[in-house]
Amino acid sequence: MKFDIVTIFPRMVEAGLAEGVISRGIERGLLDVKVHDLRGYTTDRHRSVDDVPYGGGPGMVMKPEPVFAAVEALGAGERRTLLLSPAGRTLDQALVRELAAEPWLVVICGRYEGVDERVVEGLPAEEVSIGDYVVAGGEVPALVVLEAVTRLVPGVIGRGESHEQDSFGQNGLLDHPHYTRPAEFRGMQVPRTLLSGNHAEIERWRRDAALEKTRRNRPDLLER
Ligand code: 9D3
Repeated sequence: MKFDIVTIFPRMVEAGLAEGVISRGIERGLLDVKVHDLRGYTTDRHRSVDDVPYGGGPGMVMKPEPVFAAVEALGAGERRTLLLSPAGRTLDQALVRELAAEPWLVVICGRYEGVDERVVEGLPAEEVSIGDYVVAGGEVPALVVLEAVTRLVPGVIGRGESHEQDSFGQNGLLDHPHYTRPAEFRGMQVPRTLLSGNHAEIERWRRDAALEKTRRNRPDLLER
């Protein structure tokens, strides 16, 4: 699977490619990620990527020309193109699965107050948000999308590692609690069932514990 990521902070994105599942996917040849510096697509003397908003107001807006130039240089129109923006469709595991089925994604990292709306309508680009909180720009969100999608690329995650069995995978519940050795730590015991070796009983305990954790942490998941 291929990714082209367009940003004014290429080093910030590259730092996130060097570790973990993303780096493993690249090493194994399953993933090809190219990071493009938006300033390389400017044509003016000052290499401007932003300007003041029409209509006034605080902050700056990302200019459309360098974004169109960057995306068109990568093969316009043919690839699904995402614009990371707090005003986008919220990323969830269903969207992650949809994106993982694409052969090639272009990801534009927004900065400042936002990106000129003609990028959304003209490219076109789909706006995607990583959740209802504010970060400073689209670079960390791009890494979130990339890591979530990469996990689903066949061969990146080995057998024996958790995959689609995890939370949001199928049953709509959070994962059950996990324990490892020692069996007692600072007076806190691992639930006895997990030490019993009775696999039917362990399964039942995990189902109950997952339901209880979901009730406590994410009751909204049970209402659907
Ligand atoms: C008061 C208007 N603000 C929107 C909530 C302005 C604003 C804040 C932060 C505009 C852009 C940004 C930068 N954030 C992103 O580019 C961003 C983001 C986010 O802030 N939250 C969740 N997902 C994303 S994806 C890109």
